[in-house]
Amino acid sequence: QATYDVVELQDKWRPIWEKLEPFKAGQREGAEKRYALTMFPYPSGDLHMGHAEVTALHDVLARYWWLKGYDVLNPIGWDSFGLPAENAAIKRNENPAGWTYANIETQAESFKRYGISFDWSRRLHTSDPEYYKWTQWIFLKLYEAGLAYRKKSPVNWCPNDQTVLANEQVVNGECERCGAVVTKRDLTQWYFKTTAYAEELYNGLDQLQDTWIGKVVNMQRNWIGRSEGAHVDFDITLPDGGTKKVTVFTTRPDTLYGATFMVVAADADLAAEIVAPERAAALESYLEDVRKASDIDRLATDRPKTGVDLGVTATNPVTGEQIPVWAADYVLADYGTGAVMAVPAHDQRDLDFAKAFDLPVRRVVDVPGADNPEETYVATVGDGAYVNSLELEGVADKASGIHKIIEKLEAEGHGKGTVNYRLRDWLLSRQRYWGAPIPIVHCPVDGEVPVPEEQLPVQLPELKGADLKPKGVSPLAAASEWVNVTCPKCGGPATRDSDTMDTFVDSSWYFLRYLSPTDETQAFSTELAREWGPIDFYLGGDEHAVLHLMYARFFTKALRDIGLIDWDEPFSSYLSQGKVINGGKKMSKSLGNGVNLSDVLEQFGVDATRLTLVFASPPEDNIDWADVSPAGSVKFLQRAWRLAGDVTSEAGVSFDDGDIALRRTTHKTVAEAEQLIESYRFNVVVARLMELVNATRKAIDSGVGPADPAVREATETVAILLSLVAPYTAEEMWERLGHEPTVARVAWPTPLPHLLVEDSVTAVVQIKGKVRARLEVSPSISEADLEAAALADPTIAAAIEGQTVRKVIVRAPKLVNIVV
Ligand code: ANZ
Repeated sequence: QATYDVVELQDKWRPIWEKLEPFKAGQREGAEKRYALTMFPYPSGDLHMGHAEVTALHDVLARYWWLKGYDVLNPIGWDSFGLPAENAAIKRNENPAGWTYANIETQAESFKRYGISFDWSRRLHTSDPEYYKWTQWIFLKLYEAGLAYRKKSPVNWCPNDQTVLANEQVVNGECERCGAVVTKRDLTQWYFKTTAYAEELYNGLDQLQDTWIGKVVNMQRNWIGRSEGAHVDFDITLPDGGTKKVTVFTTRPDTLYGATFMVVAADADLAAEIVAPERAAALESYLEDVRKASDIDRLATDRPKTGVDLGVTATNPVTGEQIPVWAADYVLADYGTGAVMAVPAHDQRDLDFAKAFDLPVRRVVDVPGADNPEETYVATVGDGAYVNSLELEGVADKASGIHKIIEKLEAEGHGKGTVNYRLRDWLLSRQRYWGAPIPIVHCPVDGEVPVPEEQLPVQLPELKGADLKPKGVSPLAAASEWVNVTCPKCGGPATRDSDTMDTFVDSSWYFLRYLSPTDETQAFSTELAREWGPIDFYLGGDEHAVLHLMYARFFTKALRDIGLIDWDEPFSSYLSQGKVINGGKKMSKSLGNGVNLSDVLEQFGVDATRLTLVFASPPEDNIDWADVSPAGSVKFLQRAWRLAGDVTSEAGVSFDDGDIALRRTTHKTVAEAEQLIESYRFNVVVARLMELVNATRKAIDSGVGPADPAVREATETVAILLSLVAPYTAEEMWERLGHEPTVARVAWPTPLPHLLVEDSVTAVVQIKGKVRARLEVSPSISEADLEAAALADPTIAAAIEGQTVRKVIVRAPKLVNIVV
């Protein structure tokens, strides 16, 4: 009697699979293609429970697609540039490359043992020159298309990592990576013009509404932040007597009659441009304070209002009044136009400001039941009757008011209706070493000069022994041999751009590189992208719901417009998995509740670990390791495995004459599993599989017997379905059942329709003893249900209409007699 030995199975099958390479994409000519993608890992250490979870979940669908006959692409690679690697390397006083590639090897080995159906021939690492050459090439394409540019601006600065952060990397005013409070700095930086696609990025979400997990669609919507409103022009009377047109963005143009002053962002160029000479010093000193505050602080409603009177006035275009112009930090330089019309009666921040500096407040909307904000200093925002607003008076609601005032502004040339997006351009340059160098040369004569294509990649110098600790300037700037070059245009002395790209640039196109990872002639093939893309299923973490997914969508649209791909969206469907937690809490060092993946694998084996993670909950929910039972999973796998040893019929036997009840269970399980997998309810698939194993065991032990073909059919089905989550056990079962490897590439069983219908019997319905109808009903129907079904039958209902039913005699499930 053989025993179920997990480790033995792992050692036995892994080399066989590695030889067979069953998961190489492109093997099935003519077959429909499916692209399954899981977010590639950062190589920081060995794999952890999170990796184990996401890949186990993802593998269910990828393997299912192989069984269903598709040609499947399920690639793996490493997002191997970036801060985590660089910081870890600094801490250990090692070279980021050595550390990174050692981790990659460890993780690759772990993935292989973990039995994920990756196509290993497509492996890539974003820190390989063969890869980042093309990242640089794409950067230059975007540059040519006017989508990459440099500008000096106040940027988010992490004083701890000593680097610039994108807005997306600032969470509640803190650095996403290290938690340090983020401050502001003026730097010349590279940007991608994501805002050029704001509208399309926003509208494209409609099309993803049903196939992306809903919360992520909403997060993207909020991030892009669409606001409908108007641009309103104000003429500013300058100190020298001239005028300057200043446009504000407002979502409430209907409150224009209540605009009693104007506020411009203190750090916008405009403030310095229009300030009266005697106020310039005050503005300058105020600016020093402003630079220290984060955007979050600046927008906070409960923050004391500060500002400087700029000593000039603007003309309210509808009232003709001269209103004072102030500079303040609660208006952001890079949102809208960087200037607002302040309507203190109906905007709390404006009202707080008015109160602080004794500026006039004028109510223009009388909100029923609300006190007058002129007296209470509580701004009202609701609908109500317009007052002090000439032509708006009598207009019924806000929507009509907005519409009407926009019409007037447009007719008089003082403004127009517009849509504003909160999305900003993507700040992509980093003053760090471990990233793709920006392929630009700065020449005193020619300015910014792109590195010619034939000189790519601009390779990272090794910088042996250099101090990589962040100092606010890239360590590359000090590598004089590397930095000093000749200008590709004029041949004169020039310098390389010493910044490197945000790693999110690397990951914005990796799914395209997987299509031909060793192609030395191009970044990716347009033709292959057409064949394989867009990605049919993408699984990853919530933490990338805004950043990575937005950037990849932006790249896709930009590359489409450059003519390199023809899809609009990269990911047709997207799901984010829950987290593996422990004891109700996030795993953390400080809580000491971490679960070590390699220990779990050691103790329970790969299959039971994978099964536990898939079975624990719906993919999008968290898994609490304290609530699961990997030991139970081992027991279940053992039960399944034992079935294969008990089957006594020959492989290839016809299942036609098998026990009908067991056959029904088997076919029903397959049909249900199919639907469940396609709707990502992988945990329920495991539950059904457990039921099938139990039913098969019962059949063997209770008279049907191990020789019945239905037992073989059921056990083979168990092996095939089990291969989605527990590949080693499934493969072993398949062999014990007399088949060749690999079960991962057999055909998904076809459920037979006649085995899917429920048993039914014919019930006869009589009226006063005469047969008037026949009903197909379940053999176990209750008397009450049968009576109701009989009375609801149209023929019967018509026959007894207008008569009084005196008595109904029911003999379930066969007979109903109605006496009228
Ligand atoms: C006048 C007004 C009256 C406003 C009113 C609101 C209520 P969202 O919805 O977030 O787009 N605003 C415009 N640009 C700004 C900037 N750069 N910094 C800070 N605030 C700015 O908000 C748009 C509203 O925020 C605009 O509408 C403007 O105030 C303010 F009863 O204009 B409103």
